Amino acid sequence: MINKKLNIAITGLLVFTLLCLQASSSAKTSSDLSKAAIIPKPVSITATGEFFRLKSHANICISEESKELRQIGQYLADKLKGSTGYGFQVKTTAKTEESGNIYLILNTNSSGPNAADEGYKLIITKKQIFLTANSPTGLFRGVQTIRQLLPARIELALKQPGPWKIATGTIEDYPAYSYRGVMLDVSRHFFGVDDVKKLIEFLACYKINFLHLHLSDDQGWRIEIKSWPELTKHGGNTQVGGGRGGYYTQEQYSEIVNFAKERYITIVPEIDMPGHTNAVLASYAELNCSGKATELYTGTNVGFSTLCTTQDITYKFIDDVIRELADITPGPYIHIGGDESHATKREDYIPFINKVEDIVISHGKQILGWDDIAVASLKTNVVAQHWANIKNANIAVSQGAKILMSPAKKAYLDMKYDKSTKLGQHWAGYIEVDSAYCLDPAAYIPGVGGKNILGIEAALWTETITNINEMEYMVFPRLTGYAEIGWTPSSERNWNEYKVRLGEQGERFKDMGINYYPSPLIQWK
Ligand code: TNX
Repeated sequence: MINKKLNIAITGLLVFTLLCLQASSSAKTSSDLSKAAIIPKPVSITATGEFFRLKSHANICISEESKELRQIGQYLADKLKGSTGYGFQVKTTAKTEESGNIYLILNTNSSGPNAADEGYKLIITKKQIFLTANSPTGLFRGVQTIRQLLPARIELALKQPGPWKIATGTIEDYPAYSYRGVMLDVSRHFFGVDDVKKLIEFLACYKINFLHLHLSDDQGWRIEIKSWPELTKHGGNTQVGGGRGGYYTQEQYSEIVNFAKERYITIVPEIDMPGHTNAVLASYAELNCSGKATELYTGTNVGFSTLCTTQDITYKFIDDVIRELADITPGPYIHIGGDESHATKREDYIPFINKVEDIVISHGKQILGWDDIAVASLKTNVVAQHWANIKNANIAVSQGAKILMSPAKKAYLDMKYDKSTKLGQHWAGYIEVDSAYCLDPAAYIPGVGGKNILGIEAALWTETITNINEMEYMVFPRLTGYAEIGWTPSSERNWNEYKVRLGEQGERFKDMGINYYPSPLIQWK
């Protein structure tokens, strides 16, 4: 009797568990396209209330034969292949009649706001999907929308049950800001090529277009410079806490740059100076005013190191570094740091920054620097990255500079979510997911409006972050909020509506294998 009861109970439990599992793995796709949980939220969605069904005979058709379009088509095919088990082929065809296909159409003559670089138009009918854009970049961004319109399990590597339905309608979309970035500090703790690629792959999904690598700091130098080999040989050996550190050879750096480029993400390399330079000063005695090399450093203090700004050799060194870096950096920017140079006298700091600006320009690159550089005279096209000092941001704007928004209180990914977060710091405060989302770059600094703002960048400093799992935990889910701030017009952003879409995104995070922070503010699916 007891056994029988136990049996019934166990069977009941099994059935219940199975039902739950089924319900969660086949969350119904709504036929109302406007209900789709896309992040960042598109500018406009018009729903027509039916379904397109992705079937095994579907092809991905590109409108003209080019290496770039084929690459985008193949990227989409690769994303859809594993989970559907379908053998998508990428075909070139100007015709768009055949049913069941996804058409990627490059139309350089299209007009309207979505014709802007990165803009796209997506038309989903019962029979076909048409993605049209003015540029390959726009097509790639639109591909991310298609990905997110499919059920979350599309992200899994192994074959999953269908159906693969997408609601019909039209999406017109383009970004609010042209710079939507993330910064990764690879100096305090080193992250290898594979970790950086994994991050890039996640960023691409949310239409992020810049990855800033903080390549040098007191604790380690991370990029091979052939004319100054001790930088990596000696200065690359350490990291916070005394671990082995590491560095990228120029070849590995190029591998990262190309991997990012195929995902329409630009790498911004930073060489922080004149402060944050102990790894340099430990590697080359002649770059110290004292002529003596310092010891390598594995602590977390800031503001104690400075290059010797009054010697010619310092500028020869910087010229060599920037030349080699510019040669392997196709993107427009070189970031010169400039923050927290407390060990540099102000009368030395200003001429130093002015000279470094000239060096960067002489190698054909545009200058990005932390907002501290605003006290120098800023050349044309300089971008000041705002992190703490509102006065500096205003001085930068008064000199004609654009502002990249990374206010520490809102956009520092190393800030703890709340008191209970084990990783991270809290000198700028706790940043829960809602606080991160509720940043409006154009309204944040009195006197600095939308037209002065280039975009937004969320920064992950890694004093306390030692591996990719920890990186993912601090980046997600705040990242999707920053991606939306950068892409979606502020009039379309609303926390109460966003948090529902973020809850649905949780399933996608899981299926993509992302170790995210399950914020209690969100009802995770
Ligand atoms: C401030 S923000 C720094 C970094 C630290 C970070 C830690 C900025 C330009 N400098 O050197 O890593 O705080 O949160």
